[in-house]
Amino acid sequence: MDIKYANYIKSSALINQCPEHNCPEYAFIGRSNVGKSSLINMITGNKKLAKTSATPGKTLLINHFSIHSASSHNKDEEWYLVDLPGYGFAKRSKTERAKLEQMISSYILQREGLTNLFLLIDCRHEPQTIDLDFMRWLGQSGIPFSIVFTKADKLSKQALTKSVDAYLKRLQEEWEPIPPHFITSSETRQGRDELLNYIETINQEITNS
Ligand SMILES: Nc1nc2c(ncn2[C@@H]2O[C@H](COP(=O)(O)OP(=O)(O)OP(=O)(O)O)[C@@H](O)[C@H]2O)c(=O)[nH]1
Ligand SMILES: [Mg+2]
Repeated sequence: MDIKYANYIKSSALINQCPEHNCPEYAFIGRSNVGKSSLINMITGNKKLAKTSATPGKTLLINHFSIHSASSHNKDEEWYLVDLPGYGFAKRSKTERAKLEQMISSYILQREGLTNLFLLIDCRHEPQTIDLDFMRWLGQSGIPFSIVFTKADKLSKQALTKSVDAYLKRLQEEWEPIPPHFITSSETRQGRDELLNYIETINQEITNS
């Protein structure tokens, strides 16, 4: 699949402010600073599309980007990429955190077009309670999701395999089957083709259904 162009549409604080136009929607979620906005820029090939920052807590709204692509069958398609605020940023006030959590959960539970959620995990980290709890909540809520390990360029090949394998092993303790997973780097563009193929397959399933 080739991306023809990607446009910023809007930023919303509430679900009822999200774009009315419905097309398959793929959203990125995960802890603050895990690399959600960078991954959207990597996928679209536009470093300035989503705002990124070395300091956690950059993205504070629901950001919609419209993607126009040509599938391998040469069919034009439109879908959304959605950049969400991160969760679990300790330096935020309790009230602010609650507000963001409410924004994220109402988007995930109520947004009709939401087709798949990509849950991002820093490949260097051991499984953390906050992410495992979040996955459990997604499962209980019936939200389709996949796991994206980020920042693969930060580890040697060997260390990366070891870390990802350990993570998947932990997931096997409670998931059968475990969700699909991808290994990515926004620096080297690792995982881009795999993610785009996956999105294309889902888009086709929707078109054919
Ligand atoms: N080396 C490396 N750095 C990355 C990668 N992805 C993101 N970063 C860096 O990680 C930091 C956070 O990236 P963002 O994309 O802003 O993270 P985010 O998840 O959108 O963060 P919030 O919006 O604050 O929740 C930035 O300094 C990025 O340059 C990656 O694949 N490799
Ligand atoms: Mg962000």
